[in-house]
Amino acid sequence: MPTSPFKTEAILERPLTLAAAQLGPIARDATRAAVVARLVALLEQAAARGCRLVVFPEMALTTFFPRWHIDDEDEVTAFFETDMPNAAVAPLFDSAARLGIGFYLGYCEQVGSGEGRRRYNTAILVDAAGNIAGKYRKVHVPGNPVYDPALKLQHLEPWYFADGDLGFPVFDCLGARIGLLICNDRRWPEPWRVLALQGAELVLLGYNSPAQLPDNPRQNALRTEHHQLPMRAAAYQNGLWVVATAKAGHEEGCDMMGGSCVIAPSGEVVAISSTLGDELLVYTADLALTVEYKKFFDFAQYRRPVAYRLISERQGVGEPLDRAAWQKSLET
Ligand code: CDT
Repeated sequence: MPTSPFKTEAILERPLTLAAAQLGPIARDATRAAVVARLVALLEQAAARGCRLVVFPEMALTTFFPRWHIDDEDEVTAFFETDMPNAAVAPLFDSAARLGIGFYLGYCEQVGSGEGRRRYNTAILVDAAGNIAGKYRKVHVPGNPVYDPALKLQHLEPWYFADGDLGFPVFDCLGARIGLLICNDRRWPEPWRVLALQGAELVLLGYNSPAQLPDNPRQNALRTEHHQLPMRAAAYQNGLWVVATAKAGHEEGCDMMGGSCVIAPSGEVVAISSTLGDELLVYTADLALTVEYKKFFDFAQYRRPVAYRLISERQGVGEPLDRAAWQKSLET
């Protein structure tokens, strides 16, 4: 049986036609109605091209406001959704249900108000009937918790968002077992493994990544490499498909990376966007291709969780374990 991801659609065993719906810049003062109209236009294109699943970016309804320390609480509040769905996104949900397309949507979520208020960087998975099938709140919230005048690039996500509190769940939807991640999560190996240990076949991820890191300029030439490298490794090591979707282009003075892509369980990038604007990247993935790689890395047979115990017990780097400590850790 041929196993290349480049098999023709006619002989795919479990085909799922999907799309990364990349967005170009969103202005600070863009209305929800204007943004949602762009999402609906991409959804219409996706329907015309036979897609059953569309992946929008992280924070797809607003500009990436954590690049600023905003004092005006009303302006900050306006970036958040207190209900999902709500009147502003109803055209998106209605269109998707009418077209029979599921979608991933990143947005800023506010739960409660006053003292008990919590704010999360959130993504939802919506099924082909327009029902929310799953929700994920970003766990790896990068950047600084407070404004630091010494930095050339402010990235204040921890100032605005709490750590996600839903773990890394998977959802059976559209005939696939799907995990959701958000942006910075892609750079860490642990979430991928936790999703794969629950049988994830497809991981959807939206991102807003600056094209340059003025505080780490030696990494600038490697930005695309550092975007793809962890996702390609994760796809291969966990035997799953990845769809990663950018908010790209020159947004409010900041260059944001494009490079939305589809990655096969072989670790190959099989589709990649070619612009920094609104762009639909369509690919038909064969979910059956996961089987060969999941079998190759047969977790049940070959993983040794006892030997990895330090990963869940220790957060930062500590002293080397001595022989006695290793022995003890392996025994209990
Ligand atoms: N949105 C997001 O998570 N962006 C981070 C930027 C970190 S660099 C300040 C990323 O990993 O791309």
